[in-house]
Amino acid sequence: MSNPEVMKFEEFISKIIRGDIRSISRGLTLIESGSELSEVIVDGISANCGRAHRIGITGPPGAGKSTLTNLIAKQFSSQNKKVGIIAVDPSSPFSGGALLGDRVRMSEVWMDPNVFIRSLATRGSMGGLSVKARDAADLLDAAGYDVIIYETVGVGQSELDIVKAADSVVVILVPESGDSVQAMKSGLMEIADIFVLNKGDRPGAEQSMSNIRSMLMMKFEHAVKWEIPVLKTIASEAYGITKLCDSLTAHYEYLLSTNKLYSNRAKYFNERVEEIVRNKILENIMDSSGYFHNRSGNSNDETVPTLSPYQAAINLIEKIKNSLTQK
Ligand SMILES: Nc1nc2c(ncn2[C@@H]2O[C@H](COP(=O)(O)OP(=O)(O)OP(=O)(O)O)[C@@H](O)[C@H]2O)c(=O)[nH]1
Ligand SMILES: [Mg+2]
Repeated sequence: MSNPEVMKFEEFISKIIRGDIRSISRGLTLIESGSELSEVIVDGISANCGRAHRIGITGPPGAGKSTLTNLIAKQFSSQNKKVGIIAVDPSSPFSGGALLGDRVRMSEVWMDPNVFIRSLATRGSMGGLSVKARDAADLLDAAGYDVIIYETVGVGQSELDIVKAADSVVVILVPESGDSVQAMKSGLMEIADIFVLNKGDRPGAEQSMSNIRSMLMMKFEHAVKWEIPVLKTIASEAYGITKLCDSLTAHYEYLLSTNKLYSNRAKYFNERVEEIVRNKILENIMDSSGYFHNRSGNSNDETVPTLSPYQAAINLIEKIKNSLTQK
C-alpha cells in the first residue's frame, strides 16, 4: 500500500473501532469475500478485541435458533448492551433465501440500533468458514459489541468448530423423538454449556427434559463446577428468555471467576492459528509448488499414478520444505 492508502486504511480501522456501521459492514464484506485485506483488518483491530461475550447457538434445523437468537438479542439490548449476530449459513449463497427468512424471524431486532445482524455464507471453502466467522466476531468485538452471537445449524464439523470456540455454547433441542439421542451422537452433548429445550409447548416436552438431564448425569458423573442447566423455552411465545439470558450471564461470570475464560480462549486461539497455518500452506505454498495446477485431473496424461498416495504426499512435503528454505 502506498502512503495515502495506508493512511486511508488506518482511518478505516479507527472508524470500525469507533463503531461506524458503514465501515463495519465493509470490513465484514472484505472478510467474507476472503480478500487479502481481511488479514490486515484483523491485524489492525486485534488489540481492541477480547471484551465481548461470545455465544454460540446451535441445534438441528428448524429447532428455533433464529427465533431464540432474536429474543436473546432483544433481551440484552434492553439491558443496554450492543449485540452482534453472525448467522452462519453453510449452504445458501449470500443474501439468499435463508437470510430473507431470518429477516422476517428477526424483524424485531432488525431495526434495533443496538443490534447488528450479518449472515455469513461459505462461498466455496468450508475450511475457511470457521476462520472467517472468527474474524467477523473479532471485528464486531473491536467495534464495541458487548455480546456476539453465532447461529449455526448443528450439523457438520465446520459449524461445530465455530460454536465450540464461543465462550458459552447453547444447544437447542426440541421435543421431537430421538433428538437428544442424536445430540449425544453428533457431539453436541460435549460442547453444551446450556441446554435449551425449545418448543416446550409441544407434547413430550417434560419427558425430553428429563431425558436430557439423565443423559447429562450419566455423562458427567463427577462433580463439575458448572452445572449445565436444562431450560425450557417457547420461543414463539417469548417464554423462558429471561432465564436463558440470566444463565448466559451466569456462565460468563463463572468463566471469569475461574479464569477459564482465558484458558479456553488461549486454547481456541492456538487452534485458530493452526487452521490459518494449514490454510496458508494449502493455498500458498502448495499452489506455488504447482500441485493445484495438476490436481484437477484434467491433464491429457491418462496414466494411473504409479506412486502410493503416501509416497506422493511425502514428495509433496519435500517440495514444500524446499520452497520454504528458498524463501
Ligand atoms: N410451536 C412452536 N414453534 C416454534 C417455537 N419456536 C420456534 N417455532 C417455529 O419453528 C419454526 C422454525 O424456527 P426458526 O427460528 O427459524 O428455527 P431455526 O432453528 O433458526 O431454523 P434453521 O435456521 O432453518 O435451521 C418457525 O416457524 C418458528 O415460528 C416454539 O417454541 N414453539
Ligand atoms: Mg435459523
